[in-house]
Amino acid sequence: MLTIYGVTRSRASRIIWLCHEIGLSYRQVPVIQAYRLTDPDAEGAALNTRSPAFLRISPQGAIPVIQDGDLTLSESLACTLYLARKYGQPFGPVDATEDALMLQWSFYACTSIEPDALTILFLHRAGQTQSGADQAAIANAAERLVRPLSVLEAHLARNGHMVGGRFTVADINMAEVVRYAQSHGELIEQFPALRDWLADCQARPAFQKMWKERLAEPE
Ligand SMILES: N[C@@H](CCC(=O)N[C@@H](CS)C(=O)NCC(=O)O)C(=O)O
Repeated sequence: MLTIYGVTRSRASRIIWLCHEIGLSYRQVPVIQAYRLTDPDAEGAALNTRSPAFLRISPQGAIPVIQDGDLTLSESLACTLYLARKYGQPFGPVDATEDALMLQWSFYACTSIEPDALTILFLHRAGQTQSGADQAAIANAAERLVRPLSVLEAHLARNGHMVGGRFTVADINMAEVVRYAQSHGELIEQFPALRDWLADCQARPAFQKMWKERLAEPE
């Protein structure tokens, strides 16, 4: 059986969402981010990204990691793409062209969008006052995101989905990255096709199931 290492409040959410779409069963080992623990090295600390037992599985010391048979795989987007290809029709690529486009959009998500979207996730709290430095960092991140989000807006307005005119793993990979910037309503509202596509993705029962599980975990 597939094993997923990582709490759902992490990039493991992408993999779990996909598993729910496919109906693929898995065992989840809730490895938590070390930075979320007061003393991750303490005896009896929860299994975390710095625990020697986890580092033996994944020397990168980051979640998520999956194990499927003899394969141990890190990098969340590599994990979703692998699972979609192996188990996930119609969510995976049907041919080399779709495969290439799914890779292209997944790389675009993690290189051109994720870093600035994460800045917004960590610093932007709707309705709360931020320090001047945080406000500047949020504004800079939002400004840098305008270009890649404009690219997505044009693509989604034309095609409806990331690849193949249907919901696929490429939508999951992109939607989970764009979600990090979602609290910045003013930014997202500039892109109506992107906003509506994200709402449709998040209305899917598989996303809702993952989200409920995520919210059930301690913050
Ligand atoms: N590019 C990696 C990033 C993995 C990553 O940074 N994971 C975070 C949690 S979402 C983590 O494990 N951080 C470990 C820590 O800070 O202790 C991926 O997509 O899987």
